[in-house]
Amino acid sequence: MNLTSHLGTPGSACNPGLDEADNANLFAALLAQFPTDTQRCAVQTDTGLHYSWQDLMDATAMVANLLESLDLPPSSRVAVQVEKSVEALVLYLATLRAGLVYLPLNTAYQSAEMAYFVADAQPAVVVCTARNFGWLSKLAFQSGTRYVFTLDDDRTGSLLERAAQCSRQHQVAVRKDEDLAAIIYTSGTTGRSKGAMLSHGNLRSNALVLKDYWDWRSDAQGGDVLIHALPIFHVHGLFVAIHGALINGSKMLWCAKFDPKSVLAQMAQATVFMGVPTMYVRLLAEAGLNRAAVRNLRLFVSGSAPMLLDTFVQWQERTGHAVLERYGMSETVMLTSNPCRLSDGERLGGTVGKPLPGVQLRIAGEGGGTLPPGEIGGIEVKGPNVFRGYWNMPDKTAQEFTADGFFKTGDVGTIAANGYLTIVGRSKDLIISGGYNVYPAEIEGYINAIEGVAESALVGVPDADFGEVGVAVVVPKPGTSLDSAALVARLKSTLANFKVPKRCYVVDELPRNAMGKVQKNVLRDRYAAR
Ligand code: MCA
Ligand code: AMP
Repeated sequence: MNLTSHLGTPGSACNPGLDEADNANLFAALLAQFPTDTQRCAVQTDTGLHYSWQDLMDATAMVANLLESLDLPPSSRVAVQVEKSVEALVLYLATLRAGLVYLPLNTAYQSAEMAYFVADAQPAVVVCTARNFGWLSKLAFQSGTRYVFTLDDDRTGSLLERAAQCSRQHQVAVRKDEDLAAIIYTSGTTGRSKGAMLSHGNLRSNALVLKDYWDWRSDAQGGDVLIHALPIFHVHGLFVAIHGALINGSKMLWCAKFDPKSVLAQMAQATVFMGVPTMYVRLLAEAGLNRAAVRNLRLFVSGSAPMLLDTFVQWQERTGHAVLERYGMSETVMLTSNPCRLSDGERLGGTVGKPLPGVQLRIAGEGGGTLPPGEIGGIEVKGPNVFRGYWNMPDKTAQEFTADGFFKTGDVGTIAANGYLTIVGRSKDLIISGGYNVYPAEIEGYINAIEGVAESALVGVPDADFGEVGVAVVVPKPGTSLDSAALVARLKSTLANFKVPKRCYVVDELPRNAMGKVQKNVLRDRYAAR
């Protein structure tokens, strides 16, 4: 079974050679690296489906033709909230191919969260699951969306039905470096999510740098095979992993969900794995994880959240591999990386390595100015990978850049004399739980809106599985009593699951400093041990 047999119409395949040499469209760069033997397997799913490179070329052409037939204004957004599938990957690639702007949305987002994204981004097209079509199409049409299609992970839905009528011949849309390719929403310290605008140039330059720095192996060198077990609505799974494989013409072993046993079973066929630290922690809990199980792997990459040194050490002991930890953001894609080749240096646990080629990185002091090695300050970055600003937020964008064009990451770190960066904290009030970002201000806003709540504070506490989890500390209004379990249940019904505090404590008052500011550090210490 393959995708094109599902999509149907026969026709001659597109020819990568037809693309204009100066087309900066990211898709053209990926396509240019597809293997010449297009019948080889490009993606193999954990349910046993095989998609060839030809299938990807044909299917992306058909979906791109469908999108172009809608006659949308330039830079129209295609907002997508669907389960992970190869067809969802095709939709992403086809959106690039048609020169439109891809807007992926976490499947955990519920109606209030989706209403915000749709109203803010004003997508011309929304693609959702059949299950969500009723409520989501209603709110999308109210916001001016012109088309709503469905796409499910069993290869059904109106998107594929319509695409099946379209030609397999398609000329990749010509785009310039600065043209938008994607918008990634990232929550903010004010509680309002911001859409980070990433251009074709941002994404392509980063993919090319990583191809070289992580030493992706062509067929002649043995050919890399990537286990893809990450979600495809954030930077790690969508850009770092997918671009990495495609821009090297490498096969992907496609896991719909992260399941440690299934990932372990795939390792015999793979050479590269990418995951968030929680995935490594869960793999370490598998008795079958040993040197024999990973004998073909050459590279384990971790990022999106700090990996505990203990996890790094345990992984090395069990598998013989030093995990390569790297650091990035939605606004910048990848910024730093531990070395891949021994000739570039050692992989040092607890650090995120050195700035990638082309990335300028400095540690800024409180009053500005660059701090010397060993001192701790705000991490600021500049490079071809740094985004073009926040969607519809010019003032916010301006605030986040320095006068000389460096982006203020909000992360706090220090560079050692050997050039390796260690992230020591964040100046932004952010909790990273299992690789997902949770902004306390957003969650506190939802808690404070619950009747009987006077005020609240969300803090992150250490967690063996997710690294860090949110716990809420809530003060009731005078004369009201609140039930912790009911509060959590209430939040579960409105918020994406990973944002729901794992525990809720009802207290008489929040600790404050002399300025009246809530002392979150006191709360963190108080609830960490519980
Ligand atoms: C699931 N839950 C979570 C999380 N995931 N709670 C907190 N944090 C989470 N990350 C909730 C579930 O809803 C459930 O709640 C309970 O926790 C247990 O879920 P479980 O079944 O164990 O979770 P899972 O479905 O197995 O997911 C765990 C996961 C997943 C596989 C680690 O969180 C994941 O895929 N994380 C990767 C995120 C990612 O790709 N981040 C990259 C962002 P209940 O029992 O109440 O229903 S891109 C980025 O950060 C940048 C740029 C970068 O550098 O990469
Ligand atoms: P996001 O905006 O969702 O892409 O999350 C980006 C944030 O994740 C960064 O600003 C960092 O705080 C954090 N992050 C990413 N990779 C790492 C890492 N390897 N170690 C520590 N924090 C990381």
